[in-house]
Amino acid sequence: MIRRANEIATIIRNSKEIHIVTHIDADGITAGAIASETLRRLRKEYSLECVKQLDEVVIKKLLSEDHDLVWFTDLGSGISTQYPEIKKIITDHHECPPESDALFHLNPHLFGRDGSFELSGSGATYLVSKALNPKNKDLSALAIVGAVGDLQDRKFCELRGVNTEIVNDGIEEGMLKTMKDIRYFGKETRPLSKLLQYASDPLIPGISGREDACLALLQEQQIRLKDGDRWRTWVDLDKEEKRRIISTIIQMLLSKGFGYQTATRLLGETYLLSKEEEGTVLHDAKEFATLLNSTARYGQYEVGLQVCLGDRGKWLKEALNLLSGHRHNLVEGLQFAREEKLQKLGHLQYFHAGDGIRDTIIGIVTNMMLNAEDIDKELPLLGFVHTENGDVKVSARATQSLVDRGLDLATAFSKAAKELNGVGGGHNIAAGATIPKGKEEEFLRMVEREIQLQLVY
Ligand SMILES: [Mn+2]
Repeated sequence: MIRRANEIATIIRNSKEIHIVTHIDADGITAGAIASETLRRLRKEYSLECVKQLDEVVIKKLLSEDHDLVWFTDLGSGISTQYPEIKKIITDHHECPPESDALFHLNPHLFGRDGSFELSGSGATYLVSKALNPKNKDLSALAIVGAVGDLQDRKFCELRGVNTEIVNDGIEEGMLKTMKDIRYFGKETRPLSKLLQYASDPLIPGISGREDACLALLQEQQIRLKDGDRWRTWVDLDKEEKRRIISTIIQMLLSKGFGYQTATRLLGETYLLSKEEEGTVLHDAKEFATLLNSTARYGQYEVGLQVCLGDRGKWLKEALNLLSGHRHNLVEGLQFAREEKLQKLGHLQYFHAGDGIRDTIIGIVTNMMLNAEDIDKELPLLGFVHTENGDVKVSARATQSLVDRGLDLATAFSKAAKELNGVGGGHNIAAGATIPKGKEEEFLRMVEREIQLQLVY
């Protein structure tokens, strides 16, 4: 992979003007930020755009613009063998066939690595940046925000594979710190009771989703909820307080028969950005990633990009505004999805949100749904929504144990979408597709057949 990164670096050096095309999630934004900062430092002429997916409209526009070089980050592997008239380089991590191997294409899957947890789109982009100049190692922290944003630490409760090398670069450069801690979201900014209320991996039986039960637990453990007027967060607790809460949750899990494996998922590696202040949304990579998701997914990628590039003034303020809107939309979206009746088939379950949820957050909502206490974890969950263009977007999420049994959602989605003149792909554990409206039933039938073939019973 290092050699491939060097080859791509040479293509960049030999190009005058470069147009970056990236994806609208946290991994895409950080990838775009790494690419543009790298080109700025090289004094290249460059521009950037952020897209939901590489559809015909995007490609047509690129063909008409006639760039010296197009740099696809966190997407592009799906079209690597097409459009030879576009001079391109690709740093992506979505599943791709071996025949897409080419000198301009860096993707962990081409090197026997799994792009769902060993390297992200921003990580692949970082490898090229580092090949161009070792001084770019200071961009490693952004690559880790991208990896965590893509949930690459979920499988082992820590980052693995090539990601580990990027973490080490970050530690060496004084950009990153790691520590073993509770894995729940919002350790720096959420009031303690909210941290427990929204706890999802692992769920806390009888506590997750119930505010009064969370408050009762904290009271029982004699944890002060406030410092003066301010709600205390997880990072405000001292060691002893943290220990009390952790051991209480572990006891609860074990006594409800959840088993040792589930209980150990309570703890994992936390990735902290050393240059950011504790208690802000930028300090913990997980919270930083959510901030970025709340910009690009609402068409405001410039906001997230500027925050990645270092703005802590007006752009950060705008990002925080968007974050509160995003939180609100997720709560509403989840509520909406829960009210839609979940349909169960033999090998999958699904809901159709129609116009009720934005297509850009359907993946996040589907993931939150699958994590809910009362959802069957033995079946992959699919969520359908209508898009602005009159198509249907479908997102799927599954558990690691299904993947371990052979499930590959990316393959199922790409095959079925192709049959219906749509596009689909992603990772074994999480995938997405866009298909024509009215083709949902057919899509479900094909995906179900494919899943049936994949799973070893
Ligand atoms: Mn990605």
